[in-house]
Amino acid sequence: MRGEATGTAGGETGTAEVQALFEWTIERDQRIEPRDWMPGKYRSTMIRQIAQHAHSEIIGMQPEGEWITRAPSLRRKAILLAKVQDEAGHGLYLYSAAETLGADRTDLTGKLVSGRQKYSSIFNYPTLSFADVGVIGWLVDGAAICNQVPLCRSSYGPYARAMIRICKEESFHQRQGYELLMALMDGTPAQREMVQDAVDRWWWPSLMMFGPPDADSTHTAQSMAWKIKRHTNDELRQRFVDMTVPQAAALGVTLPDPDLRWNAERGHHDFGAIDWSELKRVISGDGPCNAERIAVRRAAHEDGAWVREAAAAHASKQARRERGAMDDAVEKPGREAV
Ligand code: FAQ
Repeated sequence: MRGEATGTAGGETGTAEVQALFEWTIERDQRIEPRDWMPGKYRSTMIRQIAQHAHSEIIGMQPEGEWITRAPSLRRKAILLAKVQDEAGHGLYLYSAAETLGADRTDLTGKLVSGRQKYSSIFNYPTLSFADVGVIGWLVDGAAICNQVPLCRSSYGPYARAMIRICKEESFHQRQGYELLMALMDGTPAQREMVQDAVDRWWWPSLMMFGPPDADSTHTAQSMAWKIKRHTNDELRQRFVDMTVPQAAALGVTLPDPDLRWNAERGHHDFGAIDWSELKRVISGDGPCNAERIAVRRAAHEDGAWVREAAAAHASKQARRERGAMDDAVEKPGREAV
């Protein structure tokens, strides 16, 4: 039954039957799969979110990647290399998930490098010291986990399944960041200062990762109704703050917010006002590193053209060879009969 309402059959709006099947699938907390009918708006919302997420992972390789050659020990270099490689892997799973919706990967990359598609605001900030690597693991991966664990129950099957594997790796990333920070906090006063400075610079941008406040969020209501998102931006931001405050205390760092305090009545931490004009600026391309991040991505894409051409030539040679082998296999029984 599910497979019958394939893809775009029924058009953008769909027949009453396929619409009902879509609604029923969402209501029963089951997954929408690539061959199922889905509203055009659901498809475009999924492509937008998955593509932005994929772009974030790929652009997100840059801030930490800059420290691979400057890691303070062989052990730290090996850890960082593995983490940045994991991020490339996450980007690739996500581009594949977007392709199941009919998106074209080359087109998505084109939209990223021409500024027609977004990536997370957080990756437009510079990494000024090696402590930033630890703080990205702790805060940025920590925020990513908070946001992405609920996405393992997202209504679109390939995205939800990609997210399960990604979250396992993200939680490992968060622990490595925290372990690095613990080592630095156990070090010299200069190392402790380096950690505090990194926390001061990354705290507010990490809170912005969750997106605009619910009142200004364009997509939340519809995405919640379709169970693409399971929590609002503000709910997840609050969860992140509550989770992070005791971790900061255990580490011995101060979060740079004088208004941050436990509110017994709410059962949550209150926190200070976020500078939403900064998020708007960074999203619209005017953050500290936007131009540099896109220039690096564009150059990597252009420099990789020969690899894509070679891979395509190899694939078509391989396909020709396989076709030839199949033709031989078809012809042979006839020849043997003669
Ligand atoms: N940055 O209506 P909403 C990671 C845009 S991966 C830039 O609330 P929505 C791993 C939004 O797209 C981090 N743009 O939107 C890692 C929309 O613009 P549009 C990425 C943002 O989709 C760690 C407009 O504002 N994670 O960190 C941001 O319902 C370490 C209105 O916003 C994901 O992508 C922002 N922060 O909620 C890698 C997770 N916030 O398209 C390396 C999946 C909002 O209308 C190192 N995505 N916008 O022009 C999501 O959960 C959601 O898409 C949200 C935004 C929550 C990000």
